[in-house]
Amino acid sequence: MNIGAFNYKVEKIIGFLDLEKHPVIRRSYDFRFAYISFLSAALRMGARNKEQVNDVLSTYKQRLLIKDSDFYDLQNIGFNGGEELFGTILRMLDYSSNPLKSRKFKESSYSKLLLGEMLLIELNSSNEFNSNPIFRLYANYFELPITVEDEIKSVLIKIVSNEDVKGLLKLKRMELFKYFHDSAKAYWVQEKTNSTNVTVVATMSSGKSTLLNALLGKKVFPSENKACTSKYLKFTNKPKIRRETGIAAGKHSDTRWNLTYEDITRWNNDSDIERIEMEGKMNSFSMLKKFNISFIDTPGTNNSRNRQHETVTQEILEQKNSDVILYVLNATNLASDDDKTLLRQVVKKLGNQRIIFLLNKTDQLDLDADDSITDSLTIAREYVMEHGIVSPIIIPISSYAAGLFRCILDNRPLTKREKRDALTLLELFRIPQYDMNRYIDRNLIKSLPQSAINVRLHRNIQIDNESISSREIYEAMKKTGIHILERLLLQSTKYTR
Ligand SMILES: Nc1nc2c(ncn2[C@@H]2O[C@H](COP(=O)(O)OP(=O)(O)OP(=O)(O)O)[C@@H](O)[C@H]2O)c(=O)[nH]1
Ligand SMILES: [Mg+2]
Repeated sequence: MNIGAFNYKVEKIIGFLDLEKHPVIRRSYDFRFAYISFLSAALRMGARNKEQVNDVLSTYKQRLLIKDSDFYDLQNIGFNGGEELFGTILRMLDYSSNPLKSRKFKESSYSKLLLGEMLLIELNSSNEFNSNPIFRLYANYFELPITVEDEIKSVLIKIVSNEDVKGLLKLKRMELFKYFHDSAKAYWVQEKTNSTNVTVVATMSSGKSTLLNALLGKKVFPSENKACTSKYLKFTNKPKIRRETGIAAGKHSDTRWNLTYEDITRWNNDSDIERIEMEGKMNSFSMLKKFNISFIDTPGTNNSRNRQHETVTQEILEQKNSDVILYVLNATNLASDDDKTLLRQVVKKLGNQRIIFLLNKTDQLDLDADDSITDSLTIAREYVMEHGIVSPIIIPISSYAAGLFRCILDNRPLTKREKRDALTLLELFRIPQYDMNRYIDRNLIKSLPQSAINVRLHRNIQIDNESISSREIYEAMKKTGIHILERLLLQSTKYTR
């Protein structure tokens, strides 16, 4: 695994580009359409793969309010090389038959901004611009001499390298580049604050990914009822980011401007990808949403069909660079032999990292029958203490319920099955024994920072045919254990705000 060789600075800055503030948004439809048309030509002749091109273009389409039919026509231009593509676009825009139209575009500073934008998209990790035939065609057509192109290139390199360009941006011809500059600044400010790293480890199917999704308040990490997470996945909360972006690295690499869960699952299933890094925002209900905090998901260590999974997790533990390790114990399968093996390895490599144990899947314990959370906690405590952890913190939790309740509160869509489960779990958390707070040491709770989140309560939420008050869902969520875990993590994020 040689991840250090990848430098995705530009891709990361692009996540901060605030397209809502794109200068061309203020201009007429013709102008905006011309803008996206030339950009699409550059993208289609550039270094990105087809999915990446569609991803970037649809982002612009949405922000520049381009009509579906026009966008469709644009995407379906057939061509044989850059010249043909560029010519077709000029005809499509009427520029060939109506020089007045093209002159307007040329005389505005937008023709320069667009050249900059096209160049930025081709700026690679060694601060060089990939060659693209559209640059020349475009610059010739709009009579932008090579000196202008060079000036733009040097401004772009300075901006992405966080050098001071304030003086340059005062020049009239460079004014519009303030838009890139402000986005890049936002990126650099966040990049410079230390991030808190939270890594989750456990044996297979204990609920690591479900737990992280519950903390984020949305589905990011692939989770399934079978061996699922297959590599290193990291999600960093960037409070000022504009869009969720993603980078996959390995034998081949890929990037997204607008990352979707489908992209992530595809990357997770792709054996040529070794590492996935995502940047985005946590759910608005999260107490941690204002912090630069990274969550790292790891594969279950005991997959007998793929020993590589264990290696990945071992490598991550070896680095010892987590602030917090979340160790998930499966309440329905406590202290298994596989778990013992993992716990021994984790303890050995713990160093200064804080460890928090989660007793997960407590909703699956049948508290009416013989099961009891108190007993499970006692067993878990003895088990981890036997492995050398002095006064462990163990939080009973139902990650699945927590994640569902949070998604509902945030109006995120659920599948039919999830809706059904949510209703059953809401019912379950009405029973006092399922309130996880009852099992957590009072003094620990008292010592934790409080939530500063104002939740808009008092609204009715429809789940299937039932109407439930948001307050009830919020209260149920607090009983799942996630709330205490968040407060524990809040305690560990002291320097990252
Ligand atoms: N009832 C219940 N099910 C849970 C809970 N947490 C996870 N699950 C389920 O357990 C299964 C495995 O969850 P994952 O989150 O994929 O587990 P994982 O530890 O990430 O698994 P690997 O990535 O394969 O190691 C999924 O079907 C989850 O829905 C929980 O608290 N309660
Ligand atoms: Mg997983």
